[in-house]
Amino acid sequence: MRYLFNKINFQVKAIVFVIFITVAGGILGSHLHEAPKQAIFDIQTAEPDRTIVANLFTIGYDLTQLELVPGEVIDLVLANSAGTTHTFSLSNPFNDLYQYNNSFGEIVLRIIATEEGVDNFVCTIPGHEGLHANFIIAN
Ligand SMILES: [Cu+2]
Repeated sequence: MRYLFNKINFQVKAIVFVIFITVAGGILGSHLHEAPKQAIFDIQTAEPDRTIVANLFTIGYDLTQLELVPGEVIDLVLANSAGTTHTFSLSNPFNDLYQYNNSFGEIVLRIIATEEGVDNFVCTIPGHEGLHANFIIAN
């Protein structure tokens, strides 16, 4: 019985200790490490610099005419996409894509490309591999 009590007592002490470290660490941590001053960039609420309408559903459409400046935020409206389901993703993980539907139900791809070169987006739904487009990022 005494052994059991000691065991429980030890567990309580251990839990109190962990809570103490967590709280103390949180308080000290927030004082020792200055939070970054610049706001974290949020692609979902970003204002696009340009809005471009493109019809990806016509065969042979090429977006190589589309040139993005590094850091520019563009909204690419996919014409005739209302009512269709697609999930687009970029090949370059350093560039960022946020997909949403505008008030007309059209798919809009908000892209912010930071890496110079060529990137492309493709629909990741099986069987939709044909729905892709390349674009250029250049200064
Ligand atoms: Cu698709």
